[in-house]
Amino acid sequence: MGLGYIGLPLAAVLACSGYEVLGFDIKTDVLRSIESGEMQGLESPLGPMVSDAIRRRALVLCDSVPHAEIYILAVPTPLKKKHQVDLSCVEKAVDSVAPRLRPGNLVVIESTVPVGTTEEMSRRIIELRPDLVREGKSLIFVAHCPERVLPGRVLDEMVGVDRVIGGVDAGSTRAAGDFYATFVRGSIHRTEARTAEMCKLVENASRDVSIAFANELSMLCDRMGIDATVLIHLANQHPRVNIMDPGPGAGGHCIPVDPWFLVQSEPLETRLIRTARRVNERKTAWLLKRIEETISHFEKPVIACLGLAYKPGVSDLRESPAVSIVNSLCSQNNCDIRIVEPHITDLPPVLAGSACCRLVTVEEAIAEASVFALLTRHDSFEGIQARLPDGKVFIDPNGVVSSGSRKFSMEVVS
Ligand code: SAJ
Repeated sequence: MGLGYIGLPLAAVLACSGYEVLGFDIKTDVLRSIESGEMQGLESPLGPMVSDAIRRRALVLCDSVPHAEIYILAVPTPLKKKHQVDLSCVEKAVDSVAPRLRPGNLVVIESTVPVGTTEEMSRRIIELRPDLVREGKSLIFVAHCPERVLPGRVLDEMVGVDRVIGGVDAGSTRAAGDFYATFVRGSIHRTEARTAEMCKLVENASRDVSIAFANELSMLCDRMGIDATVLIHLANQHPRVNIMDPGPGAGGHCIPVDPWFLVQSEPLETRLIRTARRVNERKTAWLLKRIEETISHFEKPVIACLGLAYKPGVSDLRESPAVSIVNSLCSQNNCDIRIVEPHITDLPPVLAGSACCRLVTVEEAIAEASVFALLTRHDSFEGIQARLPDGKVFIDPNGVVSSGSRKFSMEVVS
């Protein structure tokens, strides 16, 4: 249920593991693009795996909810306004599965959800299907098995990484655990539903807090005239210190979203988690300001924005700090922008209509731009600073402004 970033790779993995897989998505255009092999953003080798599974009819695409024995929900759980989670896709999926359920079926929620959701969805099923209760006990198994894959390594991690599985009762935990053990090489850790839900949220919140520490250090170092990259490298020589890399902010569809599920549930006991979110958001605004300060010293600057993806090595633009920076430069500053993003062929809709930005190659950017802002540290940008002719200015994600090997204070940039 849901053939997106998680559902489709999972369908392919299951189809390759000997299961008969029925893939359903509410969006018919998604089904059409999968059928025709034109799905966007699927990591290699998942595209051929999906096409092969369809050809062998190990994966059958369905435009209505089919009857099955195991239902896996991999639908979005985005944020609404004021950082409240929108569970409507999970609720709709549960409502559409409920009429199909038969005793002994298993329903697994892979979507990231606030603590208590799996139990709530189990109750919802029973309300819709009171006939599936015998002697006060549900005949349906319901469990949470949060996805843990790292974009960029989806296939490896889908089968290789340990899974945490929590059912609404012991039977559900057993049924879901036994099922995942048939295709996951990593260990299966069994717990109950609320702990599994919390575990997923805590994993991403923990990473967000660590990234916030690195980002705060980069802004602090800037104030104190210390090179953050050197500092972090030196601090990490300590055997028990492991500071992450500062960047333009934390992007993607998970790290900037999931911590809010915890804040929403317990606002008074999530001060650190909320502050980390704010620090990472501030880093993006801070870097934008640094770019704006720099270009204010030029009469008609052409700015090369290097990278749009939310992190190195991927084409994914969701919640990307780079997109937000470019968008602000376009809309508020009316800048003349060249975007270099080797992982995409078209600009996203939010930028495509804008007359002020164009997607170009590195060579075109070097020829045309005067100011370069490194927004995503793709490998292909390694060493680009050294290729810039004299007089061109380079800004890194730590806000360090330099020309060639020389670093500038704001006063000297002009
Ligand atoms: N980032 C930094 N500095 C770093 C590492 C990352 O600024 O040292 C930034 C990235 O550039 C990016 C953001 O953080 O903008 C998030 O990237 P990421 O690689 O940390 O994480 P995601 O969002 O790609 O995937 C995370 C993973 N969670 C954890 O590692 C705990 C993945 O395992 C989850 O499955 C995924 O979220 C998810 O779907 O929840």
